[in-house]
Amino acid sequence: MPIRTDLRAVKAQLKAQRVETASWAYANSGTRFKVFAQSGVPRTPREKLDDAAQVHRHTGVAPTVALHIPWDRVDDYAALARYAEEQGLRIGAINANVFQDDDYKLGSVCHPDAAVRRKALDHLLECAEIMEATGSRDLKLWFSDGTNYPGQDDIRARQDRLAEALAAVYERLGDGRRMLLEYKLFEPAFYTTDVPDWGTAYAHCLKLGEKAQVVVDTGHHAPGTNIEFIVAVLLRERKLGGFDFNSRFYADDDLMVGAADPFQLFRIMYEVIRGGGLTPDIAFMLDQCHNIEAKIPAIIRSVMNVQEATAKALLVDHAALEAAQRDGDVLSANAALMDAYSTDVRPLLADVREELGIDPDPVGAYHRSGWAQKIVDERVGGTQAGWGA
Ligand code: PSV
Ligand code: MN
Repeated sequence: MPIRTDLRAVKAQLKAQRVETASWAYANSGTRFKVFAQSGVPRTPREKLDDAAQVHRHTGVAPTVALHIPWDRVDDYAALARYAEEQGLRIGAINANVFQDDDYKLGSVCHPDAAVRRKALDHLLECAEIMEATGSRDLKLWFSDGTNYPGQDDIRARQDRLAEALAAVYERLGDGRRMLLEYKLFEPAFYTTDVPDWGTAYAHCLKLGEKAQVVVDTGHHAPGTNIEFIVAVLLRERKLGGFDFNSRFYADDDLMVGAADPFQLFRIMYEVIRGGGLTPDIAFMLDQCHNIEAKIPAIIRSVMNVQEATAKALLVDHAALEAAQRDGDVLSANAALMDAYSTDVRPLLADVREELGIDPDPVGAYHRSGWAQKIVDERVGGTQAGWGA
């Protein structure tokens, strides 16, 4: 089967694609067993932005950085946004954190106690204000809420509490702002989770209105779940707001996207393109933890993995694929996808980078830049950033 040959158009789309990096991915992280500190890790939100600027410098496509509050709490958010701008960056999604206070043991916005629900809602509203101060478009909401034991709380009442909180936040969203609701099958709750799947997220977003969109974290599904099908359906319903990209072998492993299953990432990107989703309306964010590998080159690698999957998906010859599908020619249809997937797109992406005026080898360029040594030498003392607030 042929692949697309109008490479100029393919390259234009690759140059226009943007990938958002996450502030917390530059910080120390680990598992519940151990956080391994790395030397040179940022100590402040500004230092996280400095590192993100290196990723953007070497990839040319990562100009926004997601914040997590309170991990990135500062006194003056407008000043932080100005600092980002000085580094050639913008503030991306504001991620709310209502999962790390002792008060949230039984939940946040779904907690049985109204006082805890109020506290959680106040945090979400504070995040909506931070969006205004930083110019961020997206408020990303993930709730660790759920229960561990049958009978622990009323499943239906918790949905009512969730709906009430979401509506209150939705009302506060400024013009051009959006609310992205993230689902996750389980963890930390092990019996019920209040937003466990895309159907629940979709139902809430549908009721709320256009500004509420579902975000698909690729690590948040049961093994074997067909994520590209979810992507196709949400795009068709105009309810896909973005991705938290990462990869997994077992559960929410938060490994580099495209590391565990590059074919799945290709299939997802194919459905994104098929559904008209390769636009700024869909946020392509990374939500990963680099527990054992050097963080900045791992994030560069992740951006490149997204680009490679996108390039392969763009190379699918739609006309040939549609013809094969119409004819019921199963093997040719499958070959149309597989031939694109099997194409080595690295030379194409090297061309794209040269046309963008950057080094065709982003990881090599980063290593040659001396940044890794510079941050080890300069970031001495202070407290390294991590998951703690
Ligand atoms: C939850 O597992 C999650 O995917 C959410 O996006 C959180 O905000 C993030 O991870 C924290 O790392
Ligand atoms: Mn996530």
